[in-house]
Amino acid sequence: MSIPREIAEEAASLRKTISYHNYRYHALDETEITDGEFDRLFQRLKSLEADYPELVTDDSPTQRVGAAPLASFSQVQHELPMLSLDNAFSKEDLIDFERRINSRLGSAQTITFTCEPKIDGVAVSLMYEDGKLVRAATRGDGTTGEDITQNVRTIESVPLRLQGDDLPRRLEVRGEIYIARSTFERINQQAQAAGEKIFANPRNAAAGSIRQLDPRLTAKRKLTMFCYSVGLVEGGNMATTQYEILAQLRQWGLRVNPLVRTVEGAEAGYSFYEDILSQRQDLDYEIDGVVFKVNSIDLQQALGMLTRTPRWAIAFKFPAEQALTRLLDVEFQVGRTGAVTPVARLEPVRVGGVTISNATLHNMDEIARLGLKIGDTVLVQRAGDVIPKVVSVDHASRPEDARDIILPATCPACGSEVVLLEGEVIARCSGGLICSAQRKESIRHFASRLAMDIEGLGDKLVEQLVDEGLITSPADLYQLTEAQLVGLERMAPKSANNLLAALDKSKTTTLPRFIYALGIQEVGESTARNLALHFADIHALEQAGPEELQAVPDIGPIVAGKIVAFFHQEDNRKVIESLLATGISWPSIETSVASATLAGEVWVLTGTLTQLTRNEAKARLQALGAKVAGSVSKNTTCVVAGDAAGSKLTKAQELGVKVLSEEELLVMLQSHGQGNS
Ligand code: 5U1
Repeated sequence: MSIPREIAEEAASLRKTISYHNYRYHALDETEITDGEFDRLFQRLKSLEADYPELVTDDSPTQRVGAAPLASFSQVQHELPMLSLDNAFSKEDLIDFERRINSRLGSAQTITFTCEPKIDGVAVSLMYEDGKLVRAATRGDGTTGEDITQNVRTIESVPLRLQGDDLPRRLEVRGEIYIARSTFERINQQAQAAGEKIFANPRNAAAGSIRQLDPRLTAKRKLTMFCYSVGLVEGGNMATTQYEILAQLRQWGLRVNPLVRTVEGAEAGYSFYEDILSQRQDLDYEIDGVVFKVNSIDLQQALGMLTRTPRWAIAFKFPAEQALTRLLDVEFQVGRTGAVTPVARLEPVRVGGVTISNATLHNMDEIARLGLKIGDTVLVQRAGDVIPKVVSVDHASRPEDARDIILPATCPACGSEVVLLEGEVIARCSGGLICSAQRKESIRHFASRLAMDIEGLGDKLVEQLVDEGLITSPADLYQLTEAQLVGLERMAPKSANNLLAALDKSKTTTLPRFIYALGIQEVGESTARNLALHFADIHALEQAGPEELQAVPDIGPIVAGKIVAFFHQEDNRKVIESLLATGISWPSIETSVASATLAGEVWVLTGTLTQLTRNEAKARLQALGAKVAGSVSKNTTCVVAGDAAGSKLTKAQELGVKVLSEEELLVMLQSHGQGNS
């Protein structure tokens, strides 16, 4: 359909007008029309574009959201590295900075600095070509970032097209994306109401929002951006001072912080710093310092840079934000690996514009170090993106009824015994197989390749099975039915049957694998194998005391304590009995060791293996009875030489020790039933 000329002209004019008012609203904070008038212009453009889809351009203000969710972010190579900043923490550091500049320049001048609040957000790069936003990327490691173009397009303060007729052909703009404090509080209130995850601070919220694969979710978070410098500039001229460059960016439609000033020398710079520090609480965005940049671009170039930081800029960081409040209680949380962590419940207090009611206490040692009791007045601190913490206790104001903080004897999630071994800092729940907090992790581990090797039972499926209430322990896996599995989302009858077959197959296993699968803390594959060889029977292992356990190679008092605590837990023993009742079995250890073809042999692995990991190769050789050593000697039976094998291979050749390639190793393992299944 051909578009009437007046319609095309109206659409073009609307796009320009809307972009102009967008700029006034977001970049200048000075509106000329009401929200209602703006909406009417926007709706008119939308309706024209709906009637004539050929009118839609990708820099139209209506096209901010619309891209389909991505499967993953692609990587972007920055054409110029994105630098970080050196830090200053005192007035002396700032004065030193000016002194270093003069010494490098061989001058004794008062340096003009541009001073900018340092936004606590996420650094990004925007690439404009012929004025059009073509790509946005995260900083990443400074050299390679992630392509977040479709998410950045949803940010209304980022122009999709720059305005003006003096634009460079290619212009890279850098700045900080952030979430306003007011928006952050709203997002967290909504998340809390919906029972969703709460962000610890606005920076985390911004970082999480910009890395959403679905741009519609990013759009909901109402991110915004301040621009602070240019990277690549091609086919055009930039001003000759940092301050004027910022003015240029503002003129082209980009949002620049309104508090930016120039000062003459470090002393004046310090006054500016103090002034911004005093305004910090009143700003609707988080800042963590002030950035000082040599204003003259010529001087910047003369100063140059170190590996990752320019010599012409420094970030003067603010001290951490602190406040006094009262410790109301201490709760103990169990993590997915069983760690029992004390968390301080505080009388809510505003710290740096955010209300804090919880803080981490890390562990019982930290509580002892602080000399903390419930009821105490405490100093809490927020710094950067870390979880708030208790810094100190005001012992002088301790109330008479202050209470000691006591590590619970039993796990708050499952009631199993909580164990804090001598010499250890972290207390742990001993209910590995039955604790609801550890459930998903313990089942995932049970099914993993080096444990019961249940093919097709990945993390997602474990999550679904637990969330649907179909399993609460590894033993329940073997009671699953086809009907239950087919009832799950995205589970076809064929996949359900494959999983049931894999479960059935996993019942024929080895004792080392079974012990490893139990997920006893500190019991990895190698310890599991040593335990199996020593005890040869799961019930003998269950009954073993600490002394007997310490007779096993590589087991000291800590690991022995963990094993005893695990089997002491009656519920763990019940799960083991249920597992055995499903028919899980293994060849007896005497038989498997005696018949192992490599018993008595010493093998050495060297170089890079490409088809197996070192650990896998080692485990399979050990399963056949071989000892795997770290160095070559005349006692070595065989050396397996992977890619780029070095001195061990040379030594084997000198000693006349047999050498196998990785391929030959795989053939040998295969022929002894230890190949890839
Ligand atoms: N305001 C501001 N923040 N900030 C961060 N300016 C600024 N400059 C930076 C960084 C990392 O880097 C310069 C080297 C461009």
